[in-house]
Amino acid sequence: MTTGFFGDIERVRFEGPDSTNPLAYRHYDPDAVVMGKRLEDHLRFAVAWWHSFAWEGGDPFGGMTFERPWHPQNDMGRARLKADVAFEMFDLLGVPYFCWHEADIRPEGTSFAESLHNFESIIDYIGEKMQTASTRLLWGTANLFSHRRFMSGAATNPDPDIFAYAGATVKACLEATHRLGGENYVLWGGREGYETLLNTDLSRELDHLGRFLTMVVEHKHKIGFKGAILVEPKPQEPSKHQYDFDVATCYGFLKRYGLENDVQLNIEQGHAILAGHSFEHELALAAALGVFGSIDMNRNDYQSGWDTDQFPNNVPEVTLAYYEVLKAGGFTTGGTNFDAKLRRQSLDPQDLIAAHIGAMDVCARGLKSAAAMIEDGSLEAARAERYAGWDTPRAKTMLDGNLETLSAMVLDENLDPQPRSGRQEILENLVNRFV
Ligand code: XUL
Ligand code: CO
Repeated sequence: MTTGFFGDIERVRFEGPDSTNPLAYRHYDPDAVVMGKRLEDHLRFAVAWWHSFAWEGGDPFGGMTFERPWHPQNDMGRARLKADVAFEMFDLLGVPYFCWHEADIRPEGTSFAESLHNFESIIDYIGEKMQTASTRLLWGTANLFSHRRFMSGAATNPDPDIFAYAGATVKACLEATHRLGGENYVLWGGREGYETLLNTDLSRELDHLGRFLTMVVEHKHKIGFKGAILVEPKPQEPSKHQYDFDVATCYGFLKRYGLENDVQLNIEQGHAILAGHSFEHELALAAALGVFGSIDMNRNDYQSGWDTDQFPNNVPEVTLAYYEVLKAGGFTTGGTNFDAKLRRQSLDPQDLIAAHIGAMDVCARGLKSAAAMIEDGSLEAARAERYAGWDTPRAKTMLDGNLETLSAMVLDENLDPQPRSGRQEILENLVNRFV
């Protein structure tokens, strides 16, 4: 018995690049082997419950456009229907993972205890569905930003009772993630920042955020959760100043509170762009700092420049991102979560399926192109050649020396180094052979 929500849409199959079927994969063949690993195991796709099922299609100028049978989402029966439809979609897409916030899957109660009760019973319901489904939990997270109680922050709120409320919420979400066999737990600090310094004790707020994250790590060990704890960087939105601005800022924060070995990062395409970086920069930096964990895949509208959370559709951009993922050794506990939503005029169930198909195909093409670039080796050879001078014993003595030995060397050898081309256009042309 299905809900009937997806009508006569059938399980999406791989039909190859020549297929004109709008509901078939043309590039994502989960069983295709790339660099010795199945594509499904490389990409580890996840559907985001909040965008696909909880979001109602509102914007600042108008409310719900979607009118799903489980709206309004204030009732346990409709929360179960929403879960039924979610698992039907996972099955249609053959997607290996999903992700949730507690607020996406359960109706809010009139007290914390009632919300918790609703949450636990829907977790049981999802747990039962997972017994027969092949889709697993990539990560769980807590929504500490939508309800008005969190308007001035969760862990960084000036009111200690909100800190406690946030802690109790994360405890429940982390334990539920563990119970469902989740592979990661994510913290995105949606309201961990400020609007104006005039009313903000920045130093105290950072200390509270550090203490909160330490409590999360301590609790992970206490309950025996083996997954990764991931922080998701984002600048500017919704707070004017967000504490977890970008990868570099998060790493500095983790170092300061001694958490850099316990916490990794979930890096989102659109957030990287908002921070004035490229996605591949954020990925490369996280890998270099040893904190690369997982990705939220999407894209923003480059005209509005805002966090529009659209499905990815730019193969060259995605290729450079997966190039960094592959160079970092690929995902371990992480994966590719589609933190992406339909446009509010895309009303039909078919739109939801087609959006994921397109995104999965774009990512599959990107990963295959990235793998081909790695197997070809020309790009890495060019990079190695550029730094080859540093592989000599002479260069090592420079690093082992000091400013005086460097000065002596320049004078003794009468050094007059000549600049060499960075060959950017040649390298861009090289990349364009693969995308
Ligand atoms: C917000 C965002 C969140 C996190 C999870 O921009 O990306 O959906 O991924 O809270
Ligand atoms: Co995200």
